Amino acid sequence: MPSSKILKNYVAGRFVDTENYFDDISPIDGSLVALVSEADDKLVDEAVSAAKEALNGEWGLMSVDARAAKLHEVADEIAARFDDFVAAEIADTGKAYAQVKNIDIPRGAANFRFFADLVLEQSEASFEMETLDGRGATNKIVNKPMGVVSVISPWNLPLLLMTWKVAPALAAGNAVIVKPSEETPSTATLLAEVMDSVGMPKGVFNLVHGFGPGSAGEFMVAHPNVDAITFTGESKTGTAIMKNAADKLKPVSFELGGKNAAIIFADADFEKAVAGTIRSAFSNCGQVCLCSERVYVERPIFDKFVAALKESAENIKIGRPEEGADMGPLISRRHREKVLSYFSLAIEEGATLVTGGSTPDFGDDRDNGAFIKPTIWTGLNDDARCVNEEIFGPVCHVFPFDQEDEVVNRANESDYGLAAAIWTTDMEKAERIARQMEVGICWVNDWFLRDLRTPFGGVKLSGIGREGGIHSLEFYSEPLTICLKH
Ligand code: NAD
Ligand code: 6OD
Repeated sequence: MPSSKILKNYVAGRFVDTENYFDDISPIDGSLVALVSEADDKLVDEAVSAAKEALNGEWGLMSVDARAAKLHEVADEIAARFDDFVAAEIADTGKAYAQVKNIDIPRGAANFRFFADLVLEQSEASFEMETLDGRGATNKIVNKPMGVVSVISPWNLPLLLMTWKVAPALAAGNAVIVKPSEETPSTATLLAEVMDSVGMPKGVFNLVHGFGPGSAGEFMVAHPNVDAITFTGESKTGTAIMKNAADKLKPVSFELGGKNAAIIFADADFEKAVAGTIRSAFSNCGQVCLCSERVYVERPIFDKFVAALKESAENIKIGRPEEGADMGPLISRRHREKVLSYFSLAIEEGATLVTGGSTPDFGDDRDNGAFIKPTIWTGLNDDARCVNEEIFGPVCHVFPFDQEDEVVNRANESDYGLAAAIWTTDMEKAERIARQMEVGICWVNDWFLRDLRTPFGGVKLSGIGREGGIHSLEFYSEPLTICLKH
């Protein structure tokens, strides 16, 4: 038995250890955060059986009010353990304090409150119809849970994106098997502790740790008794999951990658557009699926905009969260290798490096971490790989443009279609362009502003379906029509 901190699986209301462990490594300095117990296929199978039993037992019989009350207890307990969650998220990701305290953890709790309240507002529709015998019939539409839902989440906003799925799935009455990213297992383990302490019936929330192919991720997709799969991550992982789910035609909800455009018109509020673009390119070290990696600037302000972006990017303080840094590291050394390979490729493809393009040199143990400099390029052609492939780091390429139609076409010329940001003071133009964007969400004069009731998701390689508000509840529910003949 190893002596380090161990993160266990949580199955059928028990914390379970296995024989295999993998390392949870801090991207700040390469130190060991914890050893993580990897679930094997037997444990995933136990989790699925426990979930089925929960659906056939206390959880399946619980009233919507009682279910919603339980989810509020979960939110309250996350709030009560706020500092533990903050510390755990920071240990795994190294992200800035402000991001974790203001977004990741509060949104994790808010997701439970929001979907608990929303499910209480759901009503069952009923239609009266005429029949030949004149006595009529009543058609009732009843929302049933899907059943056992596999929840597979990524490392960039670990608690937020996991609870964005777990909360509506539970609100709709399902039982879940959750697998956080192997890079960020800590807050999911804390959430299991929360579920345990609020007395969530056993088997409703099951947590398994592990990887994708040949590990827990694949097992929980392929398991014949899993009824639906909800996944956030890379587009190519979505393809693998879809193939694996195809034999049983399991419903999938996919939030996938992006190569998002920001469009800045000469009439934009210059300072706000610069600050907004810095945020949309470099937040969370560029590791938000919504980040702008392609920035299009109207030619009259192009040089001034690039110069201002460079100055602001160079003022971003990189370092440890406890030092008040604005930007932490990438998630891992492995991911940094990938991002750095794009830095080299951009130069090969003919980019002009405006700033960044390398790793910082701290002269202390942070050099064992995964830090990288915010990077800006200009000068690439529209067909360069660096402006078509998702990099998922603190990097953007800035293009000049001349015409409205031209920029709309170029922004839409992408295999991805997740998000866009438009900066202009002409609101008519903004709406005209926004309506043409081939994306799931388009911001005007802002970025990453979210009302949880609105649909969220992408088109093309960026996803299948929508999450958010009623759209989430629809995915996690199976409508049943009951026709009652009078
Ligand atoms: P990833 O696809 O590598 O991994 C995501 C999860 O899938 C992890 O838990 C991983 O273990 C699991 N997984 C990997 N292969 C699997 C398989 N074959 N079967 C089952 N599970 C498998 O993604 P990541 O690197 O963790 O996250 C970054 C990516 O996520 C980026 O592409 C980003 O754009 C995307 N993302 C999208 C959104 C969105 O809402 N559209 C949000 C966040 C992140
Ligand atoms: O705001 C959200 O609910 C959401 N799903 C954000 C996704 C961010 C991607 O990295």
